[in-house]
Amino acid sequence: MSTLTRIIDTVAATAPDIRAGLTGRRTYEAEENPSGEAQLAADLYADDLLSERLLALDGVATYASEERDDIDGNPDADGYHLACDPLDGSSNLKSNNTMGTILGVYDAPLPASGHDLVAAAYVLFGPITTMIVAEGDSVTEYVIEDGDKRAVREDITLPPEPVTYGFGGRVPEWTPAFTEFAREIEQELKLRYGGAMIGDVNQVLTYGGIFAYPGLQSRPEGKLRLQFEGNPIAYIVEAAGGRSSDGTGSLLSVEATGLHQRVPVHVGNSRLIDRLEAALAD
Ligand code: AHM
Ligand code: MG
Repeated sequence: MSTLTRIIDTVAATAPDIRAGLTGRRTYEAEENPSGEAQLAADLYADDLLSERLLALDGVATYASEERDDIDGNPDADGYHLACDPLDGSSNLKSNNTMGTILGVYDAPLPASGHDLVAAAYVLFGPITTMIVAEGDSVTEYVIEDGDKRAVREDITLPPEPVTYGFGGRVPEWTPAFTEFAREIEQELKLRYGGAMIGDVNQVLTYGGIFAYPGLQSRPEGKLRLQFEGNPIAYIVEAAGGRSSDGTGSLLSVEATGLHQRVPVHVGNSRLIDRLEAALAD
């Protein structure tokens, strides 16, 4: 069995344990994560489970996550370098809404370019637990039951006629150019915004459309992190025939300057991302 398969299977096998551990872990911890955000007991629980199990695999050199300052493992060892958002959208736990787990598998020490990704995946904790895996050009959806994954949709591509959009950040914080673009999109598509990127991106992958967490006036770099969120999602959406952008070009081409660096994220049908880039360039 390939290392990549063992990594993906380990994440799938861990998903039910993460899910089972959520109930009693809805309280906030005293510490903040490296991005200065409040951490839930569930964030740390998921992070510990994933790091322990993934670092135990042969062929995994390092594990880094949104929830820890430093990289664990051996950056000089042969093997893959994993970047993880253990519970994306974890503030949704309080209101019992969708969350996810994101994984990027890089073939270079972190922080790395999106072009160093060899696979990316996310688990979606919705009414059922599903997992999207992209490897090369192929994107597959699995259902996870009892820790095993079963393919339910193969060779996923974005539906050509977009249906949904979801844009993060408060509207008064958007730039004038992004606001103008959003006003056009509102006339054309249906709003689906749930506060967890994974849930919103899965709408786009299922129905076609666009998700963005743009650069804000007070925070031009946006909210989402390149290594753990931007790159893996860009890899998946591009493998499904869509596009990603930081506002000017593919997220995969953004220079990696720090482990916890943030980046504006826009992903979706190519035509929509082309239009977004044209709007932001005006
Ligand atoms: P998290 O990884 O710390 O949970 O934060 C990332 C999440 C994304 O899933 C989502 O798109 C965004 O934050 C939502 O932010 P907001 O609550 O400001 O709309
Ligand atoms: Mg996140």
